[in-house]
Amino acid sequence: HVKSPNTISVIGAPMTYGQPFVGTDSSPALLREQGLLKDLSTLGWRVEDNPDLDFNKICSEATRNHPRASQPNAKHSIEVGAGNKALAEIVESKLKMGRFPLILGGDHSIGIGSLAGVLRAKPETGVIWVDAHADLNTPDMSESGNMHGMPLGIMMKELVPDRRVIPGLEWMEEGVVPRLSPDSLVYVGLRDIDKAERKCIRELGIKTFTMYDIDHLGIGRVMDLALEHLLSKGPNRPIHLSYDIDAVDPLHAPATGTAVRGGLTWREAHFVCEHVVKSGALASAEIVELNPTLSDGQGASETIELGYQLIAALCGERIF
Ligand code: Z70
Ligand code: MN
Ligand code: MN
Ligand code: MN
Repeated sequence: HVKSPNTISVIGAPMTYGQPFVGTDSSPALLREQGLLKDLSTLGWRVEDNPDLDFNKICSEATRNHPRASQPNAKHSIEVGAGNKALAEIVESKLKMGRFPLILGGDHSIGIGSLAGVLRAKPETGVIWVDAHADLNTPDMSESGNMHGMPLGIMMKELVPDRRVIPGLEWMEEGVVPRLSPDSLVYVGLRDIDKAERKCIRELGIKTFTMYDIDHLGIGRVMDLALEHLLSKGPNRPIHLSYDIDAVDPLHAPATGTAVRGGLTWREAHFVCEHVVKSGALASAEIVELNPTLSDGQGASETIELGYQLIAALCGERIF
């Protein structure tokens, strides 16, 4: 008999308010222009596309109507908060319909909404965070005030005990929007960690594979250990993969806001996706921080091309 394909739900989240540059908002459209929807159906998915979240409208309305103002230690938190509230709602509803949400950023502050939605639908989810950065800051800790450096900090009770004190995050009420437990997170690819983040990673005991560990153990062993850490607590546990393109070496991904040398090779970057898929546990994913305006034309198209190939890999494309 013919098995009907699983449904992937493509969600464009063109957020820019979590960091200082415009341009990250163009990548959902650019990825679709490359033929993403058609290729996903070739890979065996039933494809559902959604209109990009209209952050211009959502975020400007929120700012106009909000009784408080964003603060310099959490820049544009009202816009970031309102946009992520909308993202959380669609991610939660698609998961509850049995679909695989594929979230196209946007900057990494969309991790707030993705995780809120994922954890509301499936609270037992484990998270693999592929990034040059730890994104574990809080408004009190951050040296930049940029909220793309804070999504994990905001999701952890240990770091932000009451999220509603941050203007725009009033919807993140305790008990209504779940928390991410530090032992439900694994980092892969880190190489640019702030001093305060380092202290928190240690104190919270977060499983961390930096570029040093990848050099030492190889990406194969690192991904085995990463999956083992999450799946030993429940073999049927869903996994959310959050992929910041700046995890990849700037040689292949120059078009991003904070390029850091010494990143994943082309093959290591792909292997991460291929191996998580192979576990059978991948339930949702996002790719973020592609910014075609921050490089020359060739760098921009190479970065989009890489992002595209990584999405294909995490949607099941294999070498053999
Ligand atoms: C720094 C901060 C960051 C991405 C930069 C950088 C965070 N830790 N994240 N680029 N994607 O500002 O919090
Ligand atoms: Mn990031
Ligand atoms: Mn990053
Ligand atoms: Mn050794």
